[in-house]
Amino acid sequence: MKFALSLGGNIGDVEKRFDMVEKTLADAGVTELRRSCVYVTAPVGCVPGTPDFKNQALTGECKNSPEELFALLQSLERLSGRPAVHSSRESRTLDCDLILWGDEVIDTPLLTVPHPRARQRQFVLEPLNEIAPEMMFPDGTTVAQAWALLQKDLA
Ligand code: PH2
Ligand code: MG
Ligand code: MG
Repeated sequence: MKFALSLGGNIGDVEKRFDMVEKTLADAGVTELRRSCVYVTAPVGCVPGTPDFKNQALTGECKNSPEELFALLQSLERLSGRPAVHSSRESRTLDCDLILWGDEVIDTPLLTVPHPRARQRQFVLEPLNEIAPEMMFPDGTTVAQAWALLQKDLA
């Protein structure tokens, strides 16, 4: 299945960790890997004074289950030094969010795909639109359309 990730972080050498994510996914058998540019973005929903984030979108083709991919992403977050329990308002070494798994809906206690806040977040849609404007949300909206709608809301 084709999937899309949003990578983020704002502590230490974030871009080195993004490279590590791509390499680990390639070693795990993920093919057709693509990454957007790195975007420097203002923190959203964090405490005042939080440093800027770096964000990047990554797409690939995965033969394993979304749960297996998710488990690998979680292990990479831990390896980067991120604590297991973590508020979404805190700075982080590495965040790997599964945004899209094809155009499927996944709703289990472990995993919610599409990522519930993806369509409200410039730091997710702008990088993803750069590499996969044609990918679709389950309701048939493309990434390009979702990004155009968000830009209208932000204007
Ligand atoms: N991630 C968050 C909260 N706020 N802001 C930006 N700019 N980039 C992020 O990746 C980000 C955020 C929680 O995961
Ligand atoms: Mg996140
Ligand atoms: Mg996350």
